[in-house]
Amino acid sequence: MRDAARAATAPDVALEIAPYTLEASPKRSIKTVAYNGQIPGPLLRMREGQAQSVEIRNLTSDDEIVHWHGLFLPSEIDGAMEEGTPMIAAGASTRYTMTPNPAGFRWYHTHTFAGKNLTKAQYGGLHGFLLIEPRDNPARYDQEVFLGLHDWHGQFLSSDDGFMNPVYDVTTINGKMLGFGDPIQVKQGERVMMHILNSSPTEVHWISFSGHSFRVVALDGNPVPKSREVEMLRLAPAERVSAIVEMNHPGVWVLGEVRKHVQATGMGIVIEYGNSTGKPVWNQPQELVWDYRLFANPGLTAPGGSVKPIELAFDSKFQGHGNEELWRINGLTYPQNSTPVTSPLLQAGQRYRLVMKNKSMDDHPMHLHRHTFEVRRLEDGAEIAGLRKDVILVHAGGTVEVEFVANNPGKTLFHCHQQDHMDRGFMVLLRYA
Ligand SMILES: [Cu+2]
Repeated sequence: MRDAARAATAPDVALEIAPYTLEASPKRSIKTVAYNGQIPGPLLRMREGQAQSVEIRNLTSDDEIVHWHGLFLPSEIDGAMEEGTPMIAAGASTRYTMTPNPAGFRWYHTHTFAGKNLTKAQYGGLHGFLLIEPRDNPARYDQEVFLGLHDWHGQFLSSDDGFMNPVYDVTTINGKMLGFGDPIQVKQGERVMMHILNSSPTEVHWISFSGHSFRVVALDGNPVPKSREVEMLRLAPAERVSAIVEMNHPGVWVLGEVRKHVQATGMGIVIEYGNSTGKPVWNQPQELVWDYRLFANPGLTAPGGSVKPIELAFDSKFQGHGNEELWRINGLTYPQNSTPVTSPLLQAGQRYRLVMKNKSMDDHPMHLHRHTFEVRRLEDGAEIAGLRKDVILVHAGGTVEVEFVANNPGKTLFHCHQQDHMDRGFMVLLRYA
């Protein structure tokens, strides 16, 4: 095909970034920005390994960028300016071809700076689902449902320790507060595949579905070694859970945030069996339960020498009461920790173990771009294996060890997915030698 003819061809994927007013309920309208006039953005389905042409038009007055979260893309299109992906200027557009890998539940979102403006970057509506279908699809379910959790209308409040933390008074599933979206219709006996994404800028969420349990089959889109049935899910910012739910308890039910004060701000959705009527039922769980280790295999200690450790200690530097803290990795904040001299250097083909020590009083959802890691140890527990993710929550005062193979040369961002933390320097750029 000649270039002119190619340019005239419609892209496989077209995203338009434009101002949008979200009606979370008739009483709560939120002025924000969206992809293609909807929140979440359009559900994109791609076939593993099949090249897609993508066109992104930025109709806002700010520079934008689209990050493809969980994919193995070149740095030039991965969607982080720190890696060298160009920003899409206000009013401009871009077009490129990408080859989607690996198969699984991925997502796409903005990767910009918000600072003190709690309507920008991930605080807004720029997020959407992406499902990369495996080459041969072993689907064994009757219906597929995508659920996106989000927090809105944040305000910085000073907490007891003097840090400024965002708090929210509107929370939604698929852009609607509980009672204001369309109920999900199901039939008795159906197996429903639920793909749940936490796109919150900063908040961890706990989800249960009254009358039902979740059989977790994948975390961050990657099949788990041990599929287990659980009563509730915990999702840190940017995490995904894929779970099969057996519809074996007819009625009208609520799927929602377990913590009452959060569900009260809207985070819930009604699930309705055919021919069932009545007020949606919510059964309040008594405690919060989640353990990544349930889904992993026991692990063997890696043979010495074959895996190189990279130690990463997280802490913050207090800037004075009422100010935002600066976040540091090994004592340095971004970009001081990411110069050609200070960046951790990777050798292609080498397996690395990131040993993360969280010396702060907050939990941090840590995300590695362009690679999948294997979770190998939580706190001082036994080694585990087979759990492949791209985000992991590192508890306050805790330790997490993950391994990955440096198999995708190019600049690679590793950062806390909490927007206010990444804005305050909680990032580091890994470079290949
Ligand atoms: Cu953080």
